[in-house]
Amino acid sequence: MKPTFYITTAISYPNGAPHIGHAYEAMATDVMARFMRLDGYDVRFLTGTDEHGIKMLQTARKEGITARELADRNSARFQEMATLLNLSNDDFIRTSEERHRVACQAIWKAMEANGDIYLNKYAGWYSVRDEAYYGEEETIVSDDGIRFGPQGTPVEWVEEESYFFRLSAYQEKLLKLYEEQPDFIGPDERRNEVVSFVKGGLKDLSISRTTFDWGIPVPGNDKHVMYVWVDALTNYITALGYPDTDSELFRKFWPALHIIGKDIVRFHTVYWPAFLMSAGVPLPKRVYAHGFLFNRGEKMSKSVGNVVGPQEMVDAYGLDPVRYFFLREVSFGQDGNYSHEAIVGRMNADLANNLGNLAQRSLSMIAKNLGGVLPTPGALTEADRAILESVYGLLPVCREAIGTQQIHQALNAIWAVLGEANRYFDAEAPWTVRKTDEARFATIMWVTAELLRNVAILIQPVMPASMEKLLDLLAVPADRRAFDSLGEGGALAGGNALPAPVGIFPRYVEKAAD
Ligand code: ME8
Repeated sequence: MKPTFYITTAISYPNGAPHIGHAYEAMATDVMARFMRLDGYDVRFLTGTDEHGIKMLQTARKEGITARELADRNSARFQEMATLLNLSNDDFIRTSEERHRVACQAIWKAMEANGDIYLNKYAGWYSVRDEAYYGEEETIVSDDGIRFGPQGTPVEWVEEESYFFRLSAYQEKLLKLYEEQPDFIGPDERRNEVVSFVKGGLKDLSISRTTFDWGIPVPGNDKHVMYVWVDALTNYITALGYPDTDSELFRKFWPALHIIGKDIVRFHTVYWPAFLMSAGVPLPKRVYAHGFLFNRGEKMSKSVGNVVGPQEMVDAYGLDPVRYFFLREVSFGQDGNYSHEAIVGRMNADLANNLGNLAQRSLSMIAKNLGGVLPTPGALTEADRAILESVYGLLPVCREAIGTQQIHQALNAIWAVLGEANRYFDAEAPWTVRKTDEARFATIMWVTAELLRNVAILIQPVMPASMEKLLDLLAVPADRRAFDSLGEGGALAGGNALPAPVGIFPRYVEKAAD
């Protein structure tokens, strides 16, 4: 029996086309899912779209179509993005699906049966954009008289009959959770923010709406639809078959690691565990929030005109370089910047030079000087052993990094070893040795191929297609590409014929300006 691992992204609002922030979260989550699969876990990776709520309805009205039409059209774009980005998701959930209505109504009934839901009147400052109510003290009024919420979005006064969730009853239980399970929220900055927010006191939460009907009906009262966040958060268990908690998927995979952006931490670490406690469902393992991406330091927005879509980026640079760039450049958990120059810099320095050249130089020497046959090594020197030890030592470092969602640290460690490997190759000067000592030349070629095999296996989660090519060039069989083939036990045997080498990472050359 393999150990299991369940990982999710936030489900995106399909009220527009996917942007690079969505792509970033999806790629990062995919890297962790792929890493765990290669490391021997039975993995389930979920992503999807969050289709209900007033924001969807308003966008649809503006475009003169129904909310369902808008959801259908744009959810398809998110599914196309999953293909574009080579995501390995096992399921794609849409909250407009029947299975999700069933799950939401079931969790509602469970919370109600626990005495946590009551009917009352709601009046407060509501942000349509955030789909959230704010206390008066959280809002500010601008010079021209417009009131804004804490996320900088306009709020309006709303009064309606509403069901409430007794969130106030969960303050102590939540604080106990953060205390007893200190890694429930990461990174630490986010955890500290949540702890002090909850310590400040929790008000009961309005969890239904009567002013529109694009949502999941409240069981027993069709005048109300569920607040979109009750609906949205439940997706994570819908996809495992909730309310059937005896289903194979649920028993196997719950609880989850949730990967989300830093703007929705409160929903995932305060509301969600409270709902689950109330409904008697075990809590997620961990919620990890990544930062926001900025285009040259500016927030992405249509009005600034700096929204670059995932498709345009992949067209310009290729998928694997884009995946590599974002995961290496941005410390996962912090905000980050991207720009054309930064992407090209990484492509040329890290991919074309550091990794690509080492592969290209060594493989073409094997092709040219050894008839394309991988040699058998002779006695290893101190230098050979040192570089092999460095590369064989990477797995525990990467495991530790991925286990704490520090994807960039795994990549830093691998590229540090690649730097050493290049220095090794230059110092050994195989192009000279070849003329005087064939046996030594063969050993240097084998060591280099062996270290390329190991780094290629480890880099697969980030650049799956390119590393598949490199492992093909090294004639590594398909069933020897998981992490249990890393290290000496899986070392390359001499005598294999290698295919003719081809470049994997071409240099990015600027197109001449017209
Ligand atoms: O929040 N950089 O949907 P969403 C990085 N439906 N990440 C970004 C980003 C940026 N510039 N902009 C957005 C929602 N994100 C809800 C989630 S989950 C039960 C419901 C991230 O489409 C954002 O932080 O606004 C979130 O994790 C995800 O993209 C979807 O955002």
